[in-house]
Amino acid sequence: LDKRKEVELRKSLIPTSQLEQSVLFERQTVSLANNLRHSTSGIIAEHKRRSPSKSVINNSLNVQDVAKGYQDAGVCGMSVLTDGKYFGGSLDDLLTARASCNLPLLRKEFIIDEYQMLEAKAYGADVILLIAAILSRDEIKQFSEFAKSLHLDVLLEVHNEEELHKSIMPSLDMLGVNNRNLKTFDVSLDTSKSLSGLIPNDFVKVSESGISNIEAIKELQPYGYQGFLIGENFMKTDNPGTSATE
Ligand code: IGP
Repeated sequence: LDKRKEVELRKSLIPTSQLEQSVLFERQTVSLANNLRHSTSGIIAEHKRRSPSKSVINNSLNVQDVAKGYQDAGVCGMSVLTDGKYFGGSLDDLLTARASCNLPLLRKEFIIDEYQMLEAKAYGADVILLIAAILSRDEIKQFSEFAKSLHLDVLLEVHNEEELHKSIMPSLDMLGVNNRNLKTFDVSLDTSKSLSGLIPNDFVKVSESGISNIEAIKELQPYGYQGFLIGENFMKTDNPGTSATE
């Protein structure tokens, strides 16, 4: 409900037509799904200042340095939290990341309205996240088809079998399994392992959250995962780019 109010407020300040006229709206997007298909590491590195589960992760870094560091490390893509209330992010962070690197950028946000995808595009994103836990099948269909019409890749996030079954449709590019239970904040890689077999092979499989070392990646690769979304493990260090290289 908070998110609804927030979106309505921004809509009233910046009309759709203005977003569509922005320079970045014309930019040719880069496909994260394609990058992941052809990568050996598959790392999607996240910019995340704080989170509801860990409170402050890192408040002293600037987005520009983080984006450059991730690019130099050779990651496949970057995720930028734009939610302010829970994660301390903003659309400005996305814009700064866009100006600082050429990586495909994921707008990490609770998307509940088509307007947020126009924003994603206008602020330089290449990919949007849709979270099955907060959307109906009809919304997932409507939003993912709209994203595709804007040439944005779609990463659909699930946490259990029910969410997965509800969500499978051709307008998705990547299926992300969140290892973190958003209600209890418990993290277990077993979530990715047990759901992997239920994800059709035409989708790029991404494992999200709680990945803290290379062993975890090696453990998940045999289950067909090609993408690994990592936030805290990089962001808690003084130099996230260097951490991503190691
Ligand atoms: C990153 P971690 O444990 O490496 O910091 O997790 C990412 O998966 C996590 O930030 C995330 C998230 C989300 C945040 C996954 N799904 C949905 C906000 C909303």
